[in-house]
Amino acid sequence: MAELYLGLDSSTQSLSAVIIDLQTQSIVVEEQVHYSSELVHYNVTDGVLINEQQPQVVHAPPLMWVEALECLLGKLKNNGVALTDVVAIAGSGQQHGSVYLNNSFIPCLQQLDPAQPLQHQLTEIFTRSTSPIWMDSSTAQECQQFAAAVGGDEALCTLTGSVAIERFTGPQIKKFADSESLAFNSTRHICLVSSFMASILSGDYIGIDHGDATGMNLLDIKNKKWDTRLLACCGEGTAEKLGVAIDPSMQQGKIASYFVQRFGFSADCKIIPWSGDNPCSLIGLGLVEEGMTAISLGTSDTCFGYMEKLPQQMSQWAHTFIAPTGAYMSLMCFKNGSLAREAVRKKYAATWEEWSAAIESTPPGNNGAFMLPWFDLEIVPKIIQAGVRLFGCEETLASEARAVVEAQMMAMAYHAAEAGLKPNAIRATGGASTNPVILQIMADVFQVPVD
Ligand code: ADP
Ligand code: XUL
Repeated sequence: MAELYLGLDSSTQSLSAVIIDLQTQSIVVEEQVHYSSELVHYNVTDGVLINEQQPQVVHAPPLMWVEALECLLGKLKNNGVALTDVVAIAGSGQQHGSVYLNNSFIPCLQQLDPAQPLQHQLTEIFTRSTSPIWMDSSTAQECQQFAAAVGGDEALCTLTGSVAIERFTGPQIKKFADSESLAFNSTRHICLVSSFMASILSGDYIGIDHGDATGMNLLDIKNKKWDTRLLACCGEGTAEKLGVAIDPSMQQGKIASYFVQRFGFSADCKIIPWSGDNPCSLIGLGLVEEGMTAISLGTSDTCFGYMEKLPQQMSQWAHTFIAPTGAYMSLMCFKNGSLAREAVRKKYAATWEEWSAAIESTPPGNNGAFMLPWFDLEIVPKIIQAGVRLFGCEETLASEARAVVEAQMMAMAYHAAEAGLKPNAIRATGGASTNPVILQIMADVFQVPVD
């Protein structure tokens, strides 16, 4: 009998599945449900609901994630995948999104009728029909109150691994408690996307794992417990609603009988706690030793890496999360990524090939020319007014194209060091990682091998 493992990813725009066979080291099947195009009745755009009056409020309907699970497992079953051979299921969720559930949540999970679809049976479990997600930036006031509760942003960063961030869940919980106290008071469980999906699969409550919990501005990162001052800041009863944060490496039980009967899983299939997508990416890229770092060159660039120990001083530019191994990871997000590189390419109406050849015609260091590449506002370092500054740069494609990439890599190297990362090898991912010229500059600046 094959030994199959199912991994799920509940992300902003889709729910996807990959099944691997450990014995043959191969991917058996990949499948996806895309919310906007396949679950159109939720009226989401790119997976989210944007509030037209308040564009900083970004939510998603949690019932849509439930229906996506039903559809995805249906697709796998209809494809003839032997779900009975799946020995364990784990998953990753978009970080920070929160789901608010009443006291019928667990009884409903335990009485599911395998003849009926999941989404029809879980309509009454929510105290809030939409969930704030990571794209929401409506909690500036709550963030200030969070920082004040523990003595300022530096103290909050040392305590939880991050300064107060609008998309983080703690300030979102506070906003809900303060603005909708009746619904908050009738909430029995507050889950993250990750713990919500894992709980459904197991038919019982699964706690928030340490990794995703560090994306909430609530967990004391050193002792892995919720901080009582920050809990008090959220609203009465928050501790009970959150439950105890759990070790992600612990198996949490077996799959619920609903999934055994409806989709043909084995009753022995184990349910492993889910974590946030970024902690899961760390493992997915095999970054499990000190010094192993990844740089993702997508719309924005991110740099993240594994750390055996917490840094002496937590960088306010980075998020320090607990890794699925129980060690730590640091993550930084740079908004001026591919779009900045593209802006230079477009200015000179060049193709990527011409852009790359122009860079290769200039030496590393760019003859001393330099750029501050804030084509857009920047997160790291915080730039509140966009603007590109050139120092000694000629107005040529070659000079500007090298300048933008060298500046980006130097900013990453500087901030990565400040966050406690000491890269000894870099794994590059994302759309622009197909470009060897960019990877060469990365290797030149960081002085480590890049693959
Ligand atoms: P996201 O996941 O954020 O949507 P991707 O990881 O798919 O982004 O990366 C898309 C970006 O990759 C594009 O914005 C584009 O600028 C960049 N890209 C694609 N091909 C190249 C190339 N040959 N050289 C440099 N950048 C590239
Ligand atoms: C990380 C973050 C995003 C989401 C996207 O802090 O907000 O990367 O996890 O899914």
